[in-house]
Amino acid sequence: MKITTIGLGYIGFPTSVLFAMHGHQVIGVDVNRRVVEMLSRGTVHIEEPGLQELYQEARVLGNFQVSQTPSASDAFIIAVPTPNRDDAYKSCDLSYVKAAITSVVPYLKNGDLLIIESTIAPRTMEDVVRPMIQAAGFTVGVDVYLAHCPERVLPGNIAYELVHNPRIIGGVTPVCTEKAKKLYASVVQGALISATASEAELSKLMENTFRDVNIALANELAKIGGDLQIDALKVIEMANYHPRVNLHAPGPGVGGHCLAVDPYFVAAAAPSFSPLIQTARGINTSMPHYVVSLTEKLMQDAPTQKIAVFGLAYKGNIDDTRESPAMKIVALLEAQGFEVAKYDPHVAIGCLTMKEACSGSSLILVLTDHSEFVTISEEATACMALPHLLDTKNIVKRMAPNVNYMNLGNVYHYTKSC
Ligand code: SAJ
Repeated sequence: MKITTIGLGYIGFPTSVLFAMHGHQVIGVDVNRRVVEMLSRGTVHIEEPGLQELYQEARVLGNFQVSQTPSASDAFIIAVPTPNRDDAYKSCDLSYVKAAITSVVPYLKNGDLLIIESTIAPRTMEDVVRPMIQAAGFTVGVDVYLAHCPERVLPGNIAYELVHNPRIIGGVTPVCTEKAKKLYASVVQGALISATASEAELSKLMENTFRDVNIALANELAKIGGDLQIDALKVIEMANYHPRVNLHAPGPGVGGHCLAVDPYFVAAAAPSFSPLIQTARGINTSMPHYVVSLTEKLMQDAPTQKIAVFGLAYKGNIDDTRESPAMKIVALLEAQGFEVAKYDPHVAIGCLTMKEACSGSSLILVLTDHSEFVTISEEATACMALPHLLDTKNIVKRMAPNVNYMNLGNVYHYTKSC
């Protein structure tokens, strides 16, 4: 089959490679000239294990072309970003999706399949995409087939998960579902689950909303524990001995391009019926401020105003800082006049070594659960002005005996007298 993919980012590019590896003729399209140039030279532009090798193989097979414009195909797959809009409920910004659809419409012909993989607000396929295709003169489900097939891969494991995860295939009509299923069956080994397009949209959004709401509960518990002087981390550990309870972990906030974005799409689509989702977002976005207020108390009588921040990425063992609560905390601390020394072994830009960051500082503030932080070297803490450590991710397990270790379960011991 000839497939045009629009958007060669974290999802669109590996997806394109996968289809090319399975014998399809793929034309990968991106509006970014730098991306197109790099890929044309054979260099992959995103950091993802194994992807460069797979791309090499797809190129050897002769199945992958890169371009800045679409061309006639049998299937079109759209995987462009859908950020939040700057409105009251941070609704879903469909401008890139609409532009992508507009760019492929001139190449559509009877029998073609148009798939949206981008995460979209509920009812987008029905209320936005279908009318655009109808307006171009096609009858949906008869001339052109439309489906929403959300991706669910985890960065760092994309190549495996694209093939093995179950996929929701949401057709605008049952025939659309069947056509899309046939395409994905040629590459996916996981189950292909039929749904309506609207069900597929909302199920993808609710997966991430489920996690966001549960993290908010854990974060609220951390604050309650601080107020009542009860170790919230111990409480979570105890509660999770119950076979049907799974309290999540509190932290400095929720980052990334999914959990911190998707719940707003649901809330904006049904604002009167989503108080829980909206409150959860509010709790999670309050966490950087909470961590800063704890830090201010801990630094009140400190000998220096230097803080070593450990971890800028939004979660452990990745280099991604998008929507990272750590970046927000750094900005807030700097605005308060603290000298912030950043250390993140996965994020190269603007970071120091561990020892440089610690030197002369009065607090290590751990904001990401990188595995490098399980052990904090004695050499690093020896050069601190005051060996205090606040571990908001509960990741540090080994350190010098003189380090005063605090986490979100016990920090109240040290802040209550301030
Ligand atoms: N976090 C906590 N406490 C927890 C778990 C996570 O504070 O108990 C924080 C993390 O530190 C991070 C944020 O939440 O800042 C999000 O991390 P994550 O690993 O839960 O989510 P993402 O955004 O990296 O990936 C999610 C995944 N979705 C689900 O697990 C339901 C992934 O499978 C999806 O592919 C991805 O979103 C997506 O594309 O939507």
